[in-house]
Formats: sequence, C-alpha cells, structure tokens
Amino acid sequence: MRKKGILITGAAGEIGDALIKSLAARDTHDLITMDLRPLTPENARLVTHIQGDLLDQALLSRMVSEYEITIIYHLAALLSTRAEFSPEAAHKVNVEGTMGLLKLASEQSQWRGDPVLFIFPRSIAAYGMPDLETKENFPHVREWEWNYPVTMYGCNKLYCELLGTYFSDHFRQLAAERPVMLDFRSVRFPGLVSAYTVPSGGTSDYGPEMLHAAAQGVPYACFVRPDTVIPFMAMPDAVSALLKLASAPAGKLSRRVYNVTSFSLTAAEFQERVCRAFPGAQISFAPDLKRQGIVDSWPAGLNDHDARRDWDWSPEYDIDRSFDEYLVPNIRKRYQTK
Ligand code: AKB
Repeated sequence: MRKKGILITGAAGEIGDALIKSLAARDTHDLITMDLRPLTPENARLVTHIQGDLLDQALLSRMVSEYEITIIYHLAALLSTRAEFSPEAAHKVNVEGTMGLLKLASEQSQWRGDPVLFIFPRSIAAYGMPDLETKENFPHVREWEWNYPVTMYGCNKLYCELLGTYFSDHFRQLAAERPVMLDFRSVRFPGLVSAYTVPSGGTSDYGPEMLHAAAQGVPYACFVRPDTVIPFMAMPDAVSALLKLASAPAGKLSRRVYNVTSFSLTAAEFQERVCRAFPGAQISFAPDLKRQGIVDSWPAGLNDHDARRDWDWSPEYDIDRSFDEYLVPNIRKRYQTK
C-alpha cells in the first residue's frame, strides 16, 4: 500500500518555508515537498524533498506510485515582476504546472474514492483597477469585482482559479457517471511579509525589502511612490489562513476562491514604521514607473467578509502586532546573530 502524504510545491519559497514548519508540527501524514531549489537544512529534515521540475510528468508519476496524496498545497509560481520578463516561462509554470497538478489530483481522487484537497494560494494580482480614482473609490474589493489583471502572473492565476473550480464542480459533466472530483480551494492574499525570508520576483516586495534592508543597515530605494497603498499580511496569518481553509468542512464553503486580508498602509507609512524600529535607516523613494503601474492596478484593500463568515477567518496580527511583536523583534534577532 502507498503511504499517505501531503504535497507542497514551490516549497523552497517564502510561504513554503513557513508552511512546512507548521504542518510538520501538527500533521501525521508524510510531507512531500517539491521545488527546483533545495530546502533549508532545517526544513529538509522535516520532509521528503523532491528537487525537480513540476512539469516533469515522470517525476510526478513516480511520486504517486509511492504516495497517496491527500492534500496538495500548490505554491509554485513565477511572481508578478519576474513573469513580466519571461511571460512564456510564467505561463508554463503558472498555468501548465497547475493544469498538470489538477489532472494528477483529479486522477488520485478516483483512485482514493475521496476528493484530494487542492489548496491554491494566490493574491491581489488577480485584480486590475483601471486608474487611481477607481482604486480610491473601491477601497475594499470583493472577489468578483475588478477581475481584470494587468500582469501575466495575474492572468495566469485568475485562469487557474477557474480551472480549479471547473475540475471541482464540472469535470466530465457530460459523462454517464460523474467521477469523484477534487476539492479546490483558493485564497487571494495581500502582499506577504515574513521576518525570516525576503521575497523575490514580486512587486509587493518593496515593503519587506525596506524592512530587511533597514535591519541590516543597508540603504534602500523604494521603487514606488510614498502614497502607494496596498494591503499586507504577516506570514503567520498567511499560514493560518491556508490551514484554516484546508480544515473547513466542505459544506460550510459558499465559494471556492476567498479574499483574506489584514491591514493596508501606504509606502510612506511602511517607511515610518521601519524608521521608528530602526532609527538611522536610510530609505529613499525612487519610483520605477513601470512597476508602479502594476502596484497602482492592485486594490488598496480587500473585503474578506465571506472568509470570515464561512470558515471563521480573522487575522491575528493587525498592523501594530505585525510590526511590534512579529516582524521587528524577529528581523532584529535574525541579523544580529549573523
Ligand atoms: C507579487 O508581488 O507578485 C506577489 C503578489 C502580491 O501577488 N507578492
């Protein structure tokens, strides 16, 4: 018989780093991770890591010959800035990679006679506000509003949310017998900020980059205007949202894609908090008009009412707690010991 396992793709990334630790502390199933990169030695001890390409079908087949996958946390993605430089590669990873995994989850749901849970974290990049006036007039966007992304990453993700919903609700809709279908659930995150990792390839990266640079005493030029506003969330809340959504009873879920958020602030307010925590931080503003355009297209805030109602979502880290209890002390410690 195969061993039961939980699969995490893109496991060497920011969310993966934190998710592995939380799942290893609570789950009985084996954790199987996949990424092109190796894991940190600390995380590598907690999982069986497959260093390889998500698009490698033979690799996926070998994995399912050994493991009965019960849950997939599909984190692998090329983020918004990186995807603009190589849109075709982004499409391959973000769309073809997701399609391959949805097919795998679909087949495995048949084998098990029980849906494979497919957790798909995505983000505010699914939205596209046409101009700053609209952004100001719609400060708390609902899931179905302004789904007009301006980035390759956003387009890829929006489409994959639809694909996931299709595989969950309509797959083989004309067949005589409906198959056991996978259970797709997605969250749209704001920009995430971790005390332990620095993001790469994203466009919300200016927040975390500012913070980590200041803690190391390195000057930082922020690539957006001071008045730029988007929502952010501390990494522990992001992990808790994924775990909460995964454990919610299916009957309670009224949708497959949920907004979750914590706090919104401008880049100037971010800078103020960073400078308060790290006096002497050298943060300037040197807007890059092209990346600015991407951030301006993202909403200033999200309405996460449905997640709160359906699966009791609520962030534990508001803006003060995020900075004062999680980010600043842990980042300070991180660079002090180096
Ligand atoms: C990015 O900047 O691409 C991501 C996101 C907000 O989607 N962090």
